Amino acid sequence: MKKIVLVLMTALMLGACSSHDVEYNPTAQITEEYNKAFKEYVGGEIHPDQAWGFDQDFSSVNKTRAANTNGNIWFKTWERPYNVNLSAAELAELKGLFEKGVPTTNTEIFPYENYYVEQIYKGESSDVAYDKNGNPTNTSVTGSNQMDHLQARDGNNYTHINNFNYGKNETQMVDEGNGTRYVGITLMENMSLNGITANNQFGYSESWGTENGKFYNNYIMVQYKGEWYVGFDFESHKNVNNPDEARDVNRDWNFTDWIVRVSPAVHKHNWSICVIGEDLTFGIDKDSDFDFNDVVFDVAIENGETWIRLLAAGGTLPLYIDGLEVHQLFGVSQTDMVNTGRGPEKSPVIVKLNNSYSDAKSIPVKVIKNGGEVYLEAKQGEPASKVGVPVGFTWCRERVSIKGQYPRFADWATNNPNLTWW
Ligand SMILES: [Ca+2]
Ligand SMILES: [Ca+2]
Ligand SMILES: [Ca+2]
Repeated sequence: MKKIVLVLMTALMLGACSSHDVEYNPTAQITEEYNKAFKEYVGGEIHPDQAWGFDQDFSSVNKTRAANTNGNIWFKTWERPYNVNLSAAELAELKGLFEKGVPTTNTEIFPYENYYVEQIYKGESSDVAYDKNGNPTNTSVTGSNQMDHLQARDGNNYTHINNFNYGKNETQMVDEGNGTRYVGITLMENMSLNGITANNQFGYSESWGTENGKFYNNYIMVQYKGEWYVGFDFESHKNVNNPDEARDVNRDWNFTDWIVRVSPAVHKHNWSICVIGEDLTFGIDKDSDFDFNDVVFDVAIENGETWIRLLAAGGTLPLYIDGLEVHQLFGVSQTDMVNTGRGPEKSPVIVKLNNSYSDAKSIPVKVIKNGGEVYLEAKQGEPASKVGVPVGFTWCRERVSIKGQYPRFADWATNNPNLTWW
């Protein structure tokens, strides 16, 4: 009799518990299913001492990612710049954003004291010059040929953005550390933001006219695929009295006479660990679902600040690192998998997190799945959905099983937590 009661009570408790899970906690369900699949994947229970790399000091094995020795002094202080290399179609799309055709006021300030400026496009169109009476003359002016100095405001002064002259910057620099060639990039350092407004941060001097100090702001900023661009509209005036002489090249409000990209220059960070994560999706082919590339980022914790360098986003679920959605950081749509071979290739994105963390494992990585929020975990002795690896780790391409690419992974997980598996 006693036994029956006990059995009944146990059944009731179990029933209550599981119905609670199903009804109120889809997150727990997802985690439970993931953990089961993970254990099957690695072939057994997780070793109780397994801490998933987050207890390791990788400083002796970390490889410098695209940053080793530098011939140019920039790269000793700053994260490397990169050229965006727009396709012809992308450039056409970008130009379209600058072709306003009607009076337009810039609304953006580029809020950085240190930034790179990259040559994108030298305008090709010409504008007719008008005489004193406002009649068109036979003279037409290709604005970009006359925009001889690009300038950026530094507090109360303007500074020439070196090498940007006559609508272009054709300088090339080769990074002696990794051989990367930088085309048309200049670093603006320690630019004071005091007194900067949305209409005075950038400008150009021109060489055709004589009026207005030959200096015009005439720019707008637009964002395109996660990058900021500045486009300039040519304008020039001469002080002449002959009524038939060419005098005024007026604005057409198309800001395509010169287009540059501006991007923040970020102080070099001491990346200490790389985090690779699984977004808890597994289906028909369980092995290849464990590619651990759904999010890949380096971490630097310095002076009470937490910085990440986002390297890959090989999933299509919304995935947040400390509240920042990874596809948005890359400037792509959520359905794009980035830098894993099945979608766009993008440059790494370096950002400071809004919150500070004492270690990489504490940085919350959250995925939205089946309407629930699930955090990636690396609890000791339990299945992990995020793992710490050395900086420079080669993450898996899309749907490449991590234990296929790294055959010691499963042994490390289940038997030998001290194994160097990567
Ligand atoms: Ca124009
Ligand atoms: Ca995956
Ligand atoms: Ca993936």
